[in-house]
Amino acid sequence: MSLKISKTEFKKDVMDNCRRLFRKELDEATPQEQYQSVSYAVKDMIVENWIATQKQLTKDDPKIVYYMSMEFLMGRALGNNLINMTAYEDVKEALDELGIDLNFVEDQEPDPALGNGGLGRLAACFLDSLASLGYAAYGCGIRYRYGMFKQKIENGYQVEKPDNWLKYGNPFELRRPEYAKEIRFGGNIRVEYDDETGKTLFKQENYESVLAVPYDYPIVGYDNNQVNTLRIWDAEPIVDFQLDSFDKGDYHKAVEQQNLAKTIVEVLYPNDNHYAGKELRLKQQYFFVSASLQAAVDKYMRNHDDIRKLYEKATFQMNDTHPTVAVAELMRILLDDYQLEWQEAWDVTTKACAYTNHTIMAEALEKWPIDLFSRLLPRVYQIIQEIDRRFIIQVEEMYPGNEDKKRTMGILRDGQVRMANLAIVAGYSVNGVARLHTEILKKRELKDFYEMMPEKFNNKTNGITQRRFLMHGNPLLASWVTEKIGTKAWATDLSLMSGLKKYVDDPKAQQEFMDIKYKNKERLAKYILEHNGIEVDPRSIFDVQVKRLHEYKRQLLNIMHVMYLYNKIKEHPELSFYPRTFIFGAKASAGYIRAKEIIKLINSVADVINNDRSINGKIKVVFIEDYRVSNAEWIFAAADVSEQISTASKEASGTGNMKFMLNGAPTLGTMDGANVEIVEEVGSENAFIFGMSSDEVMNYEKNGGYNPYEIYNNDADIRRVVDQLVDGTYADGDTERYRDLYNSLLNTNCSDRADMYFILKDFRSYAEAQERVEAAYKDREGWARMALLNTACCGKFSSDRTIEEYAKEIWHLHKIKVEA
Ligand code: 26W
Repeated sequence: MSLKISKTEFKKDVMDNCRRLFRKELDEATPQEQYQSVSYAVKDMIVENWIATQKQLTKDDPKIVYYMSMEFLMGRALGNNLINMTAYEDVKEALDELGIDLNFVEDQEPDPALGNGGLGRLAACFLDSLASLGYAAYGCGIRYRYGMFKQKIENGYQVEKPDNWLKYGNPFELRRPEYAKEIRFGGNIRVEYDDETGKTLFKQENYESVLAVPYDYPIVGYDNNQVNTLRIWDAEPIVDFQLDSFDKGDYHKAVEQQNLAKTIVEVLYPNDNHYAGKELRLKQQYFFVSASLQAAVDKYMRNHDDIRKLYEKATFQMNDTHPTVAVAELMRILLDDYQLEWQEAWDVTTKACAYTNHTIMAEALEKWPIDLFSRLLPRVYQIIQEIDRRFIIQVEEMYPGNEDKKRTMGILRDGQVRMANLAIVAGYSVNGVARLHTEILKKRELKDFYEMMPEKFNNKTNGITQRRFLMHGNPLLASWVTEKIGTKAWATDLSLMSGLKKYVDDPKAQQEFMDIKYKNKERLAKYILEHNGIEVDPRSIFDVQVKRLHEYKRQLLNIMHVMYLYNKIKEHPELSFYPRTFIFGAKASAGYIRAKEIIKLINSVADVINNDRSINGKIKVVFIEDYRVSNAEWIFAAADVSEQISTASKEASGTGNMKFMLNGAPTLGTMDGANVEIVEEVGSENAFIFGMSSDEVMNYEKNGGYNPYEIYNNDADIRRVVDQLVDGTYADGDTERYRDLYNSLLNTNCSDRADMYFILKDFRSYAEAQERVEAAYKDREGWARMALLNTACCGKFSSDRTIEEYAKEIWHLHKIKVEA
């Protein structure tokens, strides 16, 4: 749409906003006030298309997908909205004329971090693709007061600070009190018989309730006039905390509701891949699911009369098990509010709900204690009992007398409600997020379900949006690509990147490509100097691992390899060694002690190595504080090597791997998750693959693990590194600081299996792969070719491709066309 109004009008809007909002001229305004003034002007432009999209939806009445997710890791909106409006350059110029730098303005926006990592960022990429491809979609989630914590590194340790992202208000959001919904918790169910209709009624009594109030955020499609909506719910008390509550004797209730409303949306749980079983989390889940479903059903009933056909116009995609209570809540609405018979309601529900699995980590599985669940959601619980009862009869019919099947597939078992089982039984589709992951689900994790209902299972390999991660994050490479392939159409068709293949052997193109990489490395080096006070050399290899901190992702393997290299350089200073900068970025869950020890270790190793003048800066180690979407964009653009080194079978897909590939960084990784498909696209000669296969890992696991002493005793280099964890080298002489990490590898006084994630087992193979990286990097042309090929072969990994597959194979959506 580019800039819909003239530059002059836009500038006037910005200045007017500044006067109106802050009673200031633009040049007197603070940076934050400037950001707000610009953003409100941009929002005004978006609103036109937002309204046009709503009109088109009313006219076409297409089927809508509701993407239900506890997390949306959106990242900053201003720059992205401008990119998708194709107005970035125009606005940049207009602001230049006002003496304002757009990049500086963008930097004032707090990073909306309503998600932990992969799953939340995937949801954000999906919304971008849905709008850009012309599909009708709503994101449904929670408006947390505090998103993902801000990470400070103090004395090498992670310290969590609250993320008050709404402190200055959010220019892009729209409060919609007219769509507020009541959400009820607890109490008891009274069964009534209605003489008139002959129906049994279920009445919830003595409950607590809150009001769910939606806030809408525009999701701007790329250059197509479409603006979809992310609807996130805030909680407010229903009974106002007013004086007259005293008079009515309702004081206590008013306080209670006030508290419930405040706590429910207070904070995002910062756990990634770890289920903690907190009551408040279940409240959050039911809160946003119930509100979203009520809104969807209301919307449908405004222009349809038969609720039995809801599934023709609405489909609910459950992002992992977190929103799975949706299937029972939809049943409740259909049974209790619309008086459908069980079979009718079940028919609608099982045609409208679909489930995506994002992890096979056992500790991530959500299983709620029945007493907690039934106390909080008494009616929903009754419905789950009935779903389970009927399902068990089905299992018995198919596998007479087979108690094992009932034990593995039952929904209510051992005093728990098993959410994954509920999602699979009630959903019409179950998908994994990369080919290998889906195969593991079918062959192992969900084998019994797959055998019983194979038609539900399918794969949808993840993807990422090139609009944010190339166009916005790496503008130099973006323009270069456009020039080389002669079209900007890669913005919505990433397969066109293959047009770069003809340049991979062209020395001029190689040079240009590497020059751009170098500029991006300078940009990151500057960021690192400003934020970490560490000087890094953009000529060194930027070797990057950025992702959540988790043992299975094996940041420990990476840093122990750095320790190993350092030993080698110290011992043999004469050996040639290509300078490397090892860059880490990762948040650890606040309660995940071992993960926090690994962060401390990385920072300690950095301290020792970065300050050792004797190695001539051959190695630098940088831990980037507060890794988040906004700095990620710069980090991917600057990376030479993409570290994707999870224990094979553990990383469901990974999506960072795709962002690195897009930006021309070859993968150094295991055959895990989507790495497998990345290697398939780019060729194994253009990646550095090492380590055990997922089958090998799973075989060891079946047989109780392996003996790390086999390696510790036989490999002196590895033994030395392991011992350095407890000889004080990296702990100012303290032999105990990393004792737990040491124990986790060798299992002395450790409850888990020894070296559960096969760090020592894969160490040699990793070190060899790293040697291949160095050799390859020394060959300048060879490296340029390989890096360029990675960019050229990344077409498959656009979230546009992923969303087309979901739309065709799961959701059955049709596109709309919004006229300007
Ligand atoms: C209940 C606690 C909890 C919290 C978050 C359990 C599980 C999660 C997520 C499923 C963790 C997650 O983000 N998984 C990641 O999803 C990405 C998108 O599909 C994948 O690319 C990653 O491999 C997977 O780890």
